[in-house]
Amino acid sequence: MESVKTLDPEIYSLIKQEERRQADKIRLIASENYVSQSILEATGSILTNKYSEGYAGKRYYEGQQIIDQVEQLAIKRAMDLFGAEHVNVQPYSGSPANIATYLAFLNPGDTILGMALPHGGHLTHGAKVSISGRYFNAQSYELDPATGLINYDTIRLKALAVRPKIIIAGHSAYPRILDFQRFREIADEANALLMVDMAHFSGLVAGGVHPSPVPYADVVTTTTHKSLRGPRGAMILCKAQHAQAIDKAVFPGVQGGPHDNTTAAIAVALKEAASDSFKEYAAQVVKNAKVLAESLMAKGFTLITNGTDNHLMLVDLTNKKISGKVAAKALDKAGIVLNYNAVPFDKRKPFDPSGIRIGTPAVTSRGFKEKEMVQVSALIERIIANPEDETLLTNTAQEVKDLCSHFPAPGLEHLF
Ligand code: DSN
Repeated sequence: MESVKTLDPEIYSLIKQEERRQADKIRLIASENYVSQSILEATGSILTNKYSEGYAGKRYYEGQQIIDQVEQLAIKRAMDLFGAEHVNVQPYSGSPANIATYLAFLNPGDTILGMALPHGGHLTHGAKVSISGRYFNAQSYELDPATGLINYDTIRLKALAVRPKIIIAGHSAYPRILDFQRFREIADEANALLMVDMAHFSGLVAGGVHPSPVPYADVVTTTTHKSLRGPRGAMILCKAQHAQAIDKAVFPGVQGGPHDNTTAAIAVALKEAASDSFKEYAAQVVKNAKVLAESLMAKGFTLITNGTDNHLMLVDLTNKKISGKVAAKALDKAGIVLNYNAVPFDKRKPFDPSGIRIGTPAVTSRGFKEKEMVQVSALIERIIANPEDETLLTNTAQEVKDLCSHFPAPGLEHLF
């Protein structure tokens, strides 16, 4: 980065500080990861210079000889990896992908049915503060108060009562596997389209350790930068009959020119995700989550649904007499980075909720295995018991740094 260093030392210095932070911390934000050097290179390539509104063979600017090939390669790899009939790789990120899906099928005021935000759904699944909740009649389903699990009978009854045009399955904070067939049956009975937002678990699907929603859903959206471990971007996978509606909704409906450098990096990520080593990675993500969940429960932590089947867990800290926010801020000072999170039926406010969310995709990318997950659970227990002990926080941050120094993170190997 010699050029940035010379031209803009302030930004150079900030990038270097962030590199150091990512290298030295235990990153447990469930939606984050470390991309490979290859993906960094494609993202930073001169493809950023090109405008290519439209689709391969039907662009609004000339000079697309190379870009068309890049985009077609990304599409083919996504279709092969996920067995999809059609893929659009242009959405800038997950929210625009979801909004484009609504635009493809809905008129303002139409009804959608998604998981409530405090129960693990995403903002774009109909939260009132999001365009999805403001422009549509957004109805939501909640988790079962007794089990913390999705109750399909309740969703069915709600769907039959409100008759949504789209039912949304998928989540940002639900630690269990969804029954896509059941969702399909409910959608069919309610005469609704089924959209699955697999942003969180698409890497697990690609790695073969999570059922795929693709055979069941009309439309599947996903970001590319979470468990899939690609650049920041998104894709929409759909049945062939919806291809035209989806493509028109992405461009010109929601977006202008695609970010061709990102498209190339998505193609690289999809090549990586089709490899045997990625299958091992995805399996280890789930193993690590299970070990961390069991270790935390053995230490008296309350986990929503008593564990996890995927890459994340939701911890209700009520019995530890600490709020999620106080815990997350203390853990951050101690070198363990995660986010505070509402738990289902939370009695506290969203900006200072009762829980924390913990995910294993990033630490697994740097090589943490079961042994390290047990260590991580002990560190979390220590900090949550003493969140105001500044000496302990500082000493733990050093301990975390020492541990991390044995696990070179992808893309940051030069720091180790
Ligand atoms: N912000 C993402 C997450 O953390 O889950 C969802 O878009």
